[in-house]
Amino acid sequence: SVSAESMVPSHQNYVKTVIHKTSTQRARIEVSIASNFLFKNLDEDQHEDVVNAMAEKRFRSRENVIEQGAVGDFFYVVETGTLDVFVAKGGNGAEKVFEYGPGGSFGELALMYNGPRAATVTATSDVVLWALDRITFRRILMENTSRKRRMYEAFLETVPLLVSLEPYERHKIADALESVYFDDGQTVVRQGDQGDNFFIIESGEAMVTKHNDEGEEFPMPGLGPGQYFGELALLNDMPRAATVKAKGRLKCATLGKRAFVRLLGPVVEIIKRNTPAPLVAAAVTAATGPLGPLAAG
Ligand code: 1OR
Repeated sequence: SVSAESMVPSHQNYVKTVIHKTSTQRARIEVSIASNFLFKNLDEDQHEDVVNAMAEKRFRSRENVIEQGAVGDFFYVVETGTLDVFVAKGGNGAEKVFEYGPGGSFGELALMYNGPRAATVTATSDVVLWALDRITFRRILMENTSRKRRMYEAFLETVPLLVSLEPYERHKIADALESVYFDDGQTVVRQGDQGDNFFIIESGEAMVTKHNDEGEEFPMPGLGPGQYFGELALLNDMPRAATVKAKGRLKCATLGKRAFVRLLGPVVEIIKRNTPAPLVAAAVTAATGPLGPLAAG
């Protein structure tokens, strides 16, 4: 279809980009951005402005969507297909550092920092992308994105688990994190439940307990800022191995299961190496306690 682009004056000092779309295209955009954290927390008007401004772009397998060093023009969301990210390392060619599939997004760095493209992004299949122009990106998405990255950056640097990551990898984690608050005594995860989230304590303390089959509860070592929990259920697809409750007001940064697997892939080995991690340690303590062996997990 022909896309007619128009500039609609707004009440503020900018013109809104509106690229005409069919209802099918709109629906496809909604699906593409549904699981993308950068589009969460937009109000209705912002959401509408973003969808209006997006342009459909198609690339063939092996075509470059972005070339390292180029000037930034668009931010992209993947509807279908896959892409690889390469970073040139001196004279020694380029190294693949990341890959994207449906729902992924890239090209924000050059737009946020007014710098050259930090990497080359190449289609590894035919791809359908939704491109958002630099002005709309900066006006609507950048504020959210940089606030979150700033907010979590200093904190994530102090999390021992994440120190080995590249700064950009921590940025991606910051994009995906959401703060959740718990009141004194409130349950964050319950032993035996199915686990869907991973938690890092931002502030406050958590109490950890484990119960046996008879329902007797045993206290485990508590957790404080920078410590994490809830990873075992996500790593092993097992029920929660312990109960974690807020001790006083508790603030956690949380990551859903899919984001956990995608973003913490590089640290899963560390998590496993850290075993006994807090909850495994708790289980081990229980196993060596007065009760004798308890099922760890
Ligand atoms: P951009 O506007 O610079 C290239 O254009 C895009 O590739 C960039 O935004 C990011 O959206 C995306 N380092 C830099 N850019 C990356 C990286 C990356 N991964 C994806 N992009 N990595 C660090 C390599 C030392 C990989 C981290 C997993």
